[in-house]
Amino acid sequence: MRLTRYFLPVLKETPSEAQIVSHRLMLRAGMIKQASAGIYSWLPLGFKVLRKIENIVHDEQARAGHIPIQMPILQSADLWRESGRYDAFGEEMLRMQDRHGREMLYTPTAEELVTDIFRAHVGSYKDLPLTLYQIQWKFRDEVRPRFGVMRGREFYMKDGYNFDLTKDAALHAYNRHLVSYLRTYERMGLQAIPMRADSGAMGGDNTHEFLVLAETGESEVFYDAEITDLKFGDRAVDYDSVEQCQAVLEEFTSRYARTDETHDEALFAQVPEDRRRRARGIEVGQIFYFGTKYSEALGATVVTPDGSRVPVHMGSHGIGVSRLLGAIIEASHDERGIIWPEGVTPFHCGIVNLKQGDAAADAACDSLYKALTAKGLEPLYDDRTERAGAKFATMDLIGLPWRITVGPRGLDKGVVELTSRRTGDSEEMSPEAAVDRIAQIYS
Ligand code: 5CA
Repeated sequence: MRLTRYFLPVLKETPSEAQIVSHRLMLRAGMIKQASAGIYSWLPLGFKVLRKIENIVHDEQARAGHIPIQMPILQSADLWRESGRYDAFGEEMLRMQDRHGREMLYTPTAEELVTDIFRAHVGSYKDLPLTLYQIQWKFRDEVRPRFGVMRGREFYMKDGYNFDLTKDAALHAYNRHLVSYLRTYERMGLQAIPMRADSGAMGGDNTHEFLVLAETGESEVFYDAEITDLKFGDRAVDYDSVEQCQAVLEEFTSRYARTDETHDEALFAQVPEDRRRRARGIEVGQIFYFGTKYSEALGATVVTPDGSRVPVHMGSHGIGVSRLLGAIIEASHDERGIIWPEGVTPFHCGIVNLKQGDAAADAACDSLYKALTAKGLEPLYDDRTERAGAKFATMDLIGLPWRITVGPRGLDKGVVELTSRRTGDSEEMSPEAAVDRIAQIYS
């Protein structure tokens, strides 16, 4: 993409309404525009990152054997009356009437709707296990929407639902989700720590939240510092293997790590003092096992091998897809702007032309652009007639991990400069070598 043909409405001023750095940077980098309280339009740069995050989520869900569907945003109140949550959800649920006076609502989550799909189409243990998921807009009428996409009213969520014959099978689904979430967040360059939590409006007693440590996080957390040394890395876990998923669960959840809702001072005191940490975190996901709560209420049953009928065991599993943009920026920025992890960066690298209009510099940039594109990479070429300082400031603000700087002086020596956004380190090399290096980084 050439910057002169793109739509990147960066702001010079720091918006005064934004209290935390990720919100400020998303506004300044022209990623989002507030439409009304807690509701945002996604501008091209923000939308691109949202899509990258969404794709990683889809990819890892597929790897775990989960099946994508899409359910409607507007739902009838009837199902929610059946489950008893129509009243229980309270003022967070946005309610409305259609022209016939029928009560509707904007989905805050979808346990009821997916259970209705299940009961209509599945009747036998032979069709289990089954996990259906979607990535869809949700609405919760938060009392205090704040921090931009972090606590929105409208937000984008992956919500998945497992259906299993027995409690043990459903607990395997729970563990499988935990493993797949570890992989998912690491691919986005994040460390998200599973912590014992409270189940709130979803119900059930088995639940973990995934937290990204950050001073601006809304949750207070307590944990054993050893946990931050754990990396999932590129281990090959067989998602069908009960033992393998169980082993990962135990490794990642045996140390003390809890949100304030479930914090237990006496237990925490057993962690060696020098490893006890009290911090803040951003909740980027949550997994639940809630048994037969919804299947009993809505009559979602299957025939067992011995011919009897039982309600299925269920759980639900969420990832805050739009919140993740804020979480990633909180975890990865400096005073000049965002620093995207390679896994989610909107463009793979920037090309800065120091002397737009200089025939040699323009030709070198064009050929770099073509070579990168031919390798399946997406560069953002700053082809504006701006001074170098302004171009660098824009690149630093929008946070592309790599920048190739092209100028007449370097070209005389046959070199361009490759700079890492994270370390600031620069290296001179031929344009061909720069292309190869970037291709290798993303391979
Ligand atoms: N039905 C379950 C799992 S599918 C559920 O709704 N879980 S949840 O309430 O924990 O939401 C899942 C994730 O969505 C949260 O972990 C959080 O990352 C994100 N989320 C929740 N509320 C908001 C909000 N107001 N703004 C942005 N993201 C949110």
